[in-house]
Amino acid sequence: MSVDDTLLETLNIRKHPDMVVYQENPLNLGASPELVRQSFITPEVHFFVRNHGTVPQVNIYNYRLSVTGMVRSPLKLSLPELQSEFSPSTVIATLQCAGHRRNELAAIRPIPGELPWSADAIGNAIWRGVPLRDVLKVAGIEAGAQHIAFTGLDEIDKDTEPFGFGGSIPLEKALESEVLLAYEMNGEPLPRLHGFPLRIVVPGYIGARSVKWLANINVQEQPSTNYFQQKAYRLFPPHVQAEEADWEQGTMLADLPLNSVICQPREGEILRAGPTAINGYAITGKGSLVERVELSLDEGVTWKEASIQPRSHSWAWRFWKATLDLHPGQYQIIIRTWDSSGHTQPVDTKQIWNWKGYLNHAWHRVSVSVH
Ligand SMILES: Nc1nc2c(c(=O)[nH]1)N[C@H]1C(S)=C(S)[C@@H](COP(=O)(O)O)O[C@H]1N2
Ligand SMILES: [Mo]
Repeated sequence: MSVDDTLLETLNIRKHPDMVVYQENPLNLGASPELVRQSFITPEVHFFVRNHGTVPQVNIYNYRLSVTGMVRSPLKLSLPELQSEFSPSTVIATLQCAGHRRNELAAIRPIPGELPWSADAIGNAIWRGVPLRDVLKVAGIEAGAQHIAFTGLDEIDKDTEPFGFGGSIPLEKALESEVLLAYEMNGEPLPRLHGFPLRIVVPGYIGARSVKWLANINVQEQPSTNYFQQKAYRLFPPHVQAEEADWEQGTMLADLPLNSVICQPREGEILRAGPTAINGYAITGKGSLVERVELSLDEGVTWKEASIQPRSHSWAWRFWKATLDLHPGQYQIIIRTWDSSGHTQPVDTKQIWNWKGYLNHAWHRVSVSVH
């Protein structure tokens, strides 16, 4: 299903007609790998949308961000106050959902109740705003505080009282300069679907921590008690099945793993023999750098190095490309990447299958036939 014009008009949003609609309510949109790979900075119209609840329409005149909890001076800030009282900062960062590439995990064993994202829940934008640490400094963090929790203005329906989406990050990460209270995306005010008027952007972390329509920042001793920190977005080992899962046993997700994806050609594509252009992207969390990208046509026995776009921004993906000389036949093209600490990706999705379908970063494979 592609984007229906009336749906977009109702919401008054701009998205490319080729976006994949995973769900209309809540609204969830993915961009095909070709759209994703079109430009280093993903235009708003190609940027994926991941919502767990409503898309609030925030009245900017009434809007206030509150900073509460273990602080010496709680704050209440309007957007103009935030913009005039703090110095702005810009970060180019790739946002990726923890459910990116879930479809490959679901092909091994079904993952009911979760959206079957392909390699399309990702985008890279220029975020402008105020470093979170500058606001926390003014509020004054009290001794013993360990986590910074965020809550949004949307309404989530989980058969309980509606609540706002939320999550938290450790204080240590919150004090890093890249974590922004963003009010601009790609040089424009934050679009409604991406969190207008303010969202947190946590580069290198799963997208879920970048809370949209941000209403409250709470400084606290423990991680957020929000459903999306305590239950969802926990990682379990492959042997744990949905029926027997004890939420407490899962690991709360934070950093994104090293990952790489082939955008062109597409799965099942029929190609003409000869020099064939292959391209895609590679990312890593933790601010460690994508060092090398390699392609294999023989199940990983031999590898050919791809050329990577010059390194420019620590928190952004790196585009890569290669040319393979393909003779007629059937091929499975495999991609893998290495980071600057010598880590690489797991070989097989089976090794990392988990019942919620998070963080698939196994070798990405694309099968093509060449005539
Ligand atoms: N308030 C709120 N913030 C949210 C979400 C949400 O549903 N509500 N979804 C999160 C998830 S799971 C992801 S992956 C990113 C997606 O950001 P985007 O929709 O701007 O691409 O936003 C995060 N922030
Ligand atoms: Mo997500």
